[in-house]
Amino acid sequence: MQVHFISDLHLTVDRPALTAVFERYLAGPARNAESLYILGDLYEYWAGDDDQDDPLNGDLARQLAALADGGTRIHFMPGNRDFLIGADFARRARLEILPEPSLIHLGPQAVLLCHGDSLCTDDVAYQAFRAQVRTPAYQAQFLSQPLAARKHFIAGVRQKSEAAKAGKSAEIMDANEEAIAALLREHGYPGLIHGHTHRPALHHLDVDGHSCERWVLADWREEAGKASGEVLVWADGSLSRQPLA
Ligand code: LP5
Ligand code: MN
Repeated sequence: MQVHFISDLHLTVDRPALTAVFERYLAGPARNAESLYILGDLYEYWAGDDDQDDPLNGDLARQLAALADGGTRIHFMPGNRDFLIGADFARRARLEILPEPSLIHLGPQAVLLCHGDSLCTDDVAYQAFRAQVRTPAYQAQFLSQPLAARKHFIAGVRQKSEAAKAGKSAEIMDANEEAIAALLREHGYPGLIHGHTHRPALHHLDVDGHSCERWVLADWREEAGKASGEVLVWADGSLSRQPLA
């Protein structure tokens, strides 16, 4: 029995080789998983489930649904770029949208899952932005606008975000150790799996005298036409990273 974890694929029509890596994964290794957890930023951005201009909306929903039909349970946790994925996409892709954070069990071990952006508490400007766009009222107002207006708005946010990031240090954009400790304390000292920071690592933490493992998932990337991804696999009682190409 395997359980798979992926995040930060940032899929877009502009990176077809990366989409192909994901499609090969869905048709291949993912079929060995009883459960697949997608921990956010599957897409580069998501303007709404009605964005049928985006071929990745329909194509990937069908391929995810085919995986689900084969017996793999698919869970999706929203990232900071695709938190507008909603019930319609979930129905078409046959996946379940998970609340953040979510506690699961891998054998006897409790493990907490989150995207990771909520842990970056030193990034005060981002947390203020996040608090605003994650309110149901804001999202309902946003989704009531025409698709073209939403895409225009998102393009502006992406530009502002890139400009803002250029002025932030790497430390500010990393997960805050106190925020991690507080989260693990609140949930009874489980393990932690998250993405977002694009700093894949295994951290061995001591939180109030409890040993906790924190796995940071790798982002998928396409550089000089070469695309690669990574899946964290739980099998035979332990976690390991498997490269995908
Ligand atoms: O994604 P990444 O890793 O590049 O950067 C993130 C933070 N940036 C974001 C923005 C997204 O990348 C782009 C938008 C995605 C589309 C979502 C749809 C939303 C539409 C609204 C729906 C209701 O998440 C970045 C972090 C970085 O992670 C590291 O953790 O630093 O945060 C920023 O750069 C934010 C800026 O500091 C402040 C906000 C600038 C945008 C202001 C827009 C004005 C509109 C106001 C609306 C509330
Ligand atoms: Mn992210």
